[in-house]
Amino acid sequence: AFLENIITNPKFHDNTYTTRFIDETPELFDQVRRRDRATKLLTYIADVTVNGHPETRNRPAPPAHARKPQAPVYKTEIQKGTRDLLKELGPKKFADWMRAEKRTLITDTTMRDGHQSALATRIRTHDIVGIADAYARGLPGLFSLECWGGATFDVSMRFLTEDPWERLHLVRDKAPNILLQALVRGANGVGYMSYPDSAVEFFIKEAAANGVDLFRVFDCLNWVESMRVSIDAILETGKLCEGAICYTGDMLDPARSKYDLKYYLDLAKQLEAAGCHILCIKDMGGLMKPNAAKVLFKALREQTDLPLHFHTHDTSGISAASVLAAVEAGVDAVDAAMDGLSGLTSQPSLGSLVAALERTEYATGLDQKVTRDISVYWETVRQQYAAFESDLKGPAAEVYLHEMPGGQFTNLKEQARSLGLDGRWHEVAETYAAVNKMFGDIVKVTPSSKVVGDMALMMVSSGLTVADVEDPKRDVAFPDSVVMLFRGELGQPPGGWPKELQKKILKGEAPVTERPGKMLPPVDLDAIKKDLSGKPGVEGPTGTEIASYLMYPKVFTDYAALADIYGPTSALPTPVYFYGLPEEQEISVEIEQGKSLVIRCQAIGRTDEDGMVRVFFELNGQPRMVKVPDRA
Ligand code: BTN
Ligand code: 3PY
Ligand code: ZN
Repeated sequence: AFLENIITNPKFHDNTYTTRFIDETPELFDQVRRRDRATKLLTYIADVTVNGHPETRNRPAPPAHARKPQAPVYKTEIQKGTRDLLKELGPKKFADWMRAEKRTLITDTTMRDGHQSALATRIRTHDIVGIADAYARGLPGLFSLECWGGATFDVSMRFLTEDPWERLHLVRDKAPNILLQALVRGANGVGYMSYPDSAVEFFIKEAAANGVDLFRVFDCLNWVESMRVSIDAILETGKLCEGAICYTGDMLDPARSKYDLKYYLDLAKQLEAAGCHILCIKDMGGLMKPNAAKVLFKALREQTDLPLHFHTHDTSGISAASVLAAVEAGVDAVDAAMDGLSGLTSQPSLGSLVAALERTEYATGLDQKVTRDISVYWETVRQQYAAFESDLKGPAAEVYLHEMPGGQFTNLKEQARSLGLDGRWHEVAETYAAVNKMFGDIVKVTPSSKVVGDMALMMVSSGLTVADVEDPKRDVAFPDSVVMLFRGELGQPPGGWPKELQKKILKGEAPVTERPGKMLPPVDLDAIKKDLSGKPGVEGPTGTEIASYLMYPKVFTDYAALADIYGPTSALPTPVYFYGLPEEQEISVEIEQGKSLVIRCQAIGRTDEDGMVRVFFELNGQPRMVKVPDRA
């Protein structure tokens, strides 16, 4: 009863009670806190049940026959895998092991690039963590699980009210034997701009300490100068550093000599000299044709002893042929996504590649019953994300024209639609290609791809042609991101920026040619700590909170404030998170290992004169009521 009084004390709910009571009776506080998390979650469930979720509102709903995803349960002990091997051998010897390994090593990208490219990065921690144990037990021979970095960091906080670090911790716990892989955009961290060197260093250190084993690092203009800070930081952590070269254009087209074989071989030399353990060819647009793969990987195989890793997208429909060509040319590892989230703008199908390589000298050794089981899980998960499906129905050779990265394609299409350009997609695609040419033919990958996209959308929506934009007498309102790019704030492309256009965009302002990170003032950690401490939802600030803040100051503080109100929403099943809890339905929510809440929605009241709605629950058998605003 005493505890009950504390909980119902209005001061408690106000957060105006002092910490003295907590200090004096820590065991009571623990219980109160536990109750408090439950109250927060009930608040969230009530809010989403009454108001829906901004991300799914007015979007297609899951099909009525959608079922609860059931992860396959494997009782086998967790066998040693690549992560154990890395611990045992260290990164250099691990790379030697990769070279000596006969099997084609497979990276499963489903938890990162797969859903980033197929579902706008919206798959939630709950669904990702739900299958991690099956991977650990069923596929101990997997090379790595790409599960972190890229757009997942931003999207999880901005759109899913969840903490990317929590996701990393939970996958780490469930899959202790497989390398966890993250994508880092070099000097752009997991963001869209250049950060000070010390911010990138801080971020990488935290990521390594919190579970990332293999960092794939790239630069959006293939400027190795911009990658060194992250490469050095990764090398210092003792984890694996995979230097990625972004593939663009058409290597075998003599008319596009800027990105020819020599260009890639030269970059490979630079990355090897920088100390990378693994070399990756990152074909973010899915532009690598089988013939080019054969030539490029053969040449790389002759030039270097580093293990080679191939990443591609299936937008054209032909990527599996390129992967098989790469395998025959001596590549050591390849990326694929589980069938249910593969194909089109995502990676080629993992199950199909495993099957295609069966009974060859390159066989992967992965259990096809398991890959099928796991794929069925993802397929079922995917149904809950109907709101984020794109309308791309089949392979598109148009990708060879626009060269958009898989992760951007569906996003840009959505952006075009929101600007009222529905039905004008092919015009946008053509303009995107024209902008690329006008910009001097650059590598297009986050964040440079976003700049090309911004410019293309601006031109189509305001009816401007390349000739209009280039006309010195015509005033053009360039998007901010374009000005930033031509100022040199994302680095330097091979051969520099087109001079005349640069002059026009910068209006006489001098561009920079120095590495942007070098010119930015170092982060002032003390000031950040002071700034963050006491902010709603900020616990420390801890290292991971600071790292989030360094990448996304506003997205992080907004997220933390929401998490403070709504509690551990990442634990909710996806239908409840996006659509609420129907009356009389009961769910069990594991808010931490071994601690579950049983929640049932009893009734939803009418909106009162203050615009509030009472929602009646049963929490672990006890009646509870919360009031939420009717946001309609
Ligand atoms: C977002 O803006 O995408 C995340 C914010 C979360 C707002 C919550 S989601 C449930 C409820 N419905 C709303 O419209 N707002 C809150
Ligand atoms: C990212 O930067 O998020 C990418 O996936 C680039 O391909
Ligand atoms: Zn990719």
